Amino acid sequence: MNKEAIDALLQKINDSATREGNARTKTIVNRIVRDLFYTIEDLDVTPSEFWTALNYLGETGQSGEFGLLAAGLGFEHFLDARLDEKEAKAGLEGGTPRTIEGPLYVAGAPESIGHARLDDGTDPGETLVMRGRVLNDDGKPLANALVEVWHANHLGNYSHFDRSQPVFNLRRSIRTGADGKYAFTSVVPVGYSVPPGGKTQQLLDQLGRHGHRPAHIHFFVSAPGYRKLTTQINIDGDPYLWDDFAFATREGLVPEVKKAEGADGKPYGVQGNFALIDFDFALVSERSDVPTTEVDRARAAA
Ligand code: MBD
Ligand code: FE
Repeated sequence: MNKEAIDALLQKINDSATREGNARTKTIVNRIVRDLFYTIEDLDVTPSEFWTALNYLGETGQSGEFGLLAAGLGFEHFLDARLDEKEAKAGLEGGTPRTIEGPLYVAGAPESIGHARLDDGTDPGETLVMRGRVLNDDGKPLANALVEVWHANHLGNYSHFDRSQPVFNLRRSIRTGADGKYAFTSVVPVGYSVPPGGKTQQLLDQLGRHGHRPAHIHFFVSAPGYRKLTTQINIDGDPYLWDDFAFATREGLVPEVKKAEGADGKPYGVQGNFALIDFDFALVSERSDVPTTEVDRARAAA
């Protein structure tokens, strides 16, 4: 079909509306349908290819892997890049770089003040202490900020989604004290890989891509009056550090992992050798001229 014929068909479909509906939904859906009609025409997509793709999407939804697919196809990073650009255009700069949330956050983790232990002592990974402060735009410590942290175990698996782990294993919320400090004790995580037999891996195979992430730790950092920060730090030295299937590694989010021992671990109840990461989070003040960083998204809760 030529473009005029496709446009006429689209017009007929759009004109079939007899009720107001939702203006924003209409704009977005009509645009996506138009782009897909053009794609089918330009690439001469066959009926078999179309129905195979539709079935793929259905099965991906059923398997709960849409969040994973969105990360792997770069959509989640793209949304970050667009928000970065809007902030830059509004002259908003500074603060810790954001990077993607990913699909594996679980709301409701236990909250403590100043320090938390994330692991239950059974994970064979290397002991980790991460500590630092939450700062504002002026570099002043922020009391009462909330640091939500979650990461994978020594097999790259996340509690809740991996039912073999205790509830909220490697997930906690830590409130900063008057000094703006947070600290946690845990084990060094291992990089995540998409489920080998799953729908995401199936498509990555077709695209000639891998489904590995470098070892990382996720954070939401929030405080009243400040823009909520969604970010991660990466464990330096990981072979996938700059080859993340979700494109989330960024300059400024790869802190040094120090070797520590003895007295350094005392304040955290840690003995012997351990890995130590010092990392300060910097928040920027909330403003009305840039989109909010609070994102509506269906999230697991326990
Ligand atoms: C993860 O742990 C993750 O952070 C992302 C973005 C996708 C899949 C698994
Ligand atoms: Fe993750």
